[in-house]
Amino acid sequence: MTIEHSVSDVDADGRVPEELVAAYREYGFVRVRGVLEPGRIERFRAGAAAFLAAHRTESLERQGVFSQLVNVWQRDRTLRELTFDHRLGRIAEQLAGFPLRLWHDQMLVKEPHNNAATEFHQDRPYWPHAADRLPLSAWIALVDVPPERGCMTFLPSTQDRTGLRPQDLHHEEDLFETDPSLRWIPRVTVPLRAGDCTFHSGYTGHMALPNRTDQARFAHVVIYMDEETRYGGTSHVVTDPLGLAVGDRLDGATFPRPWA
Ligand code: AKG
Repeated sequence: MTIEHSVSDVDADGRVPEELVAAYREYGFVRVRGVLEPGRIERFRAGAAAFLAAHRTESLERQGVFSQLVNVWQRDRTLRELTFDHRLGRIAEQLAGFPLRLWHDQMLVKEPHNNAATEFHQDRPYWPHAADRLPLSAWIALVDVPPERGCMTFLPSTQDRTGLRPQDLHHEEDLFETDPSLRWIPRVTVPLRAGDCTFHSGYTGHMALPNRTDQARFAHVVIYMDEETRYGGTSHVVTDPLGLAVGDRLDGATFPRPWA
């Protein structure tokens, strides 16, 4: 068990094998084991737990699915170290195949026995982006996340389904009502050991199972966008305070690329 836990797909130069890149391009998601070295996992988990304890009431999600705290990198030095992790950013660029910026990060904590799924949805329809190539998220497990603690399930090869309206992650049927052809696609559930992560594209359909265990599910999500992304004009909690005009580049210190 101990040996299995220390498996890493990342080589000494911080790169993943080409077959994982090929899998990401084909299926729109991929698991990368051991992105965090064992010694750092507990520090990040403890940092996330402390941040959650101090900020739980600021969660954007209030229907019991998860505690959602956005842009924690701007407020917490330990979690900034995780969001700015150079290995993660470079793997994201290797998978994407083009330069990326940080769009935002978020802490997503499923409290013990939350008993609520994050229902199927795509991410990119929520975002005020324009002129961009395929964005992607790194979903990092800070604790072991078996299915019963709320790991992710993906709809493979759905990253080409652009143009759908935003879907409601509280309603089980919403994505399938939006695009009925997705309903019978085989679903892939990906349990993670602490320190592993999945990368998924902004259009890949996905959900996360409920947490039915006594332990909180700590996930830290780093969301990357095309370096060239422009502001598309719709409302979003990250861009609303910035006074942007449609067509402005999303760049500068708010959307950094510290791994470059
Ligand atoms: C995402 O990272 O895009 C998710 O939808 C995560 C959902 C979850 O962790 O419950």
